Amino acid sequence: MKLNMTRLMAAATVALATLAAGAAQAQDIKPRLIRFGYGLNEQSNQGRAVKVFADEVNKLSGGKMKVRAIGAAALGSDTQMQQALIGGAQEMMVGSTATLVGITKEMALWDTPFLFNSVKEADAVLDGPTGEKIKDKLQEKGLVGLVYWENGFRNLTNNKQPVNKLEDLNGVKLRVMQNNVFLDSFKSLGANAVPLPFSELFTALETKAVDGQENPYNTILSSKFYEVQKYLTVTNHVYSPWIVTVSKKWWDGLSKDEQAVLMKAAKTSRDFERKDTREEAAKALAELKAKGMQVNELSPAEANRMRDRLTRVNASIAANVGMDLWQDVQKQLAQLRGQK
Ligand code: TK8
Repeated sequence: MKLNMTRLMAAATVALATLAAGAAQAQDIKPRLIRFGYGLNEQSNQGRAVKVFADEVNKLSGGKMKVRAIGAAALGSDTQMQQALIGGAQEMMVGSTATLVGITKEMALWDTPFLFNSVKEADAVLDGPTGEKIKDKLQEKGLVGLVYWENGFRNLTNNKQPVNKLEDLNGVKLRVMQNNVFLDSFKSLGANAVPLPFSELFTALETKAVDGQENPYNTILSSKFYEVQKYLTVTNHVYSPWIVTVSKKWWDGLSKDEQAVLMKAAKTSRDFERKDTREEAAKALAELKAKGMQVNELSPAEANRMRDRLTRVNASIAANVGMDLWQDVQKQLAQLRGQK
């Protein structure tokens, strides 16, 4: 009996030790969880690309890093998520560079109206030395920028009247991103510009708190703005990028290998996202028309008047971001245009 008892206890000790070891092992292989927030819905170009990123991280890390994608601003608006990243309460997000201007003023460069004539120019500048320089500025503010994604050329929608000339914008209550360049730009066009987070935009349009907004075709489609907006004016007034960012607090605790996984996956997601966005944009206008939106293009004379008014903000952008950055971009664009 005594012998059996001892045996039993020994067996139990072994069993316990095995359990403990198992638990420790489970601890080791418990994947690193990455909460990745974004503002648009799952069925948008943004949602699709976040999924590609998540799959890629899973694959490259052999399941040791797991991305939990949380869309539709469920973790907050762009600016709220940025603060969560800075504080370390959230690991990653993708959002508009325009909403980062309050944190890193150099980001305002990307808000310059009519800066890029094509997506090719945008890719070259964003992925080139100027894009890198501006991205790096985020670090001193507690963020790590990985890659730029395409949001796209922005166009105007409203519910009041077709905008055929500049004066048609007079008094139109227009939602703009939370950023002084956009505010000044649209005020100078005569609109009553109201800054609002994107997450509040659909409701604001639906309840007629605002009359209009501006976003790329893709977003007008994926956010169903066609349900609450009648008129679309093709303006292409600015190319606006998204940027994938990481909490620096969290990033600094990762191994070099883990950082490399995120960077590699980010690049893959970027290449996918740009292609996907461009394919969708090419079809989106026809779809928006089919959904009942009334679309007009500005006459060249009116487009020039608008351009002239909008580019009046250029001097203040240049002063804000610094002349060096401003001239770097102008130089690169001149080179790109000369190469044609
Ligand atoms: C999504 C926003 C959106 C932007 C806007 O969170 O606010 O209008 O175009 O894409 O970043």
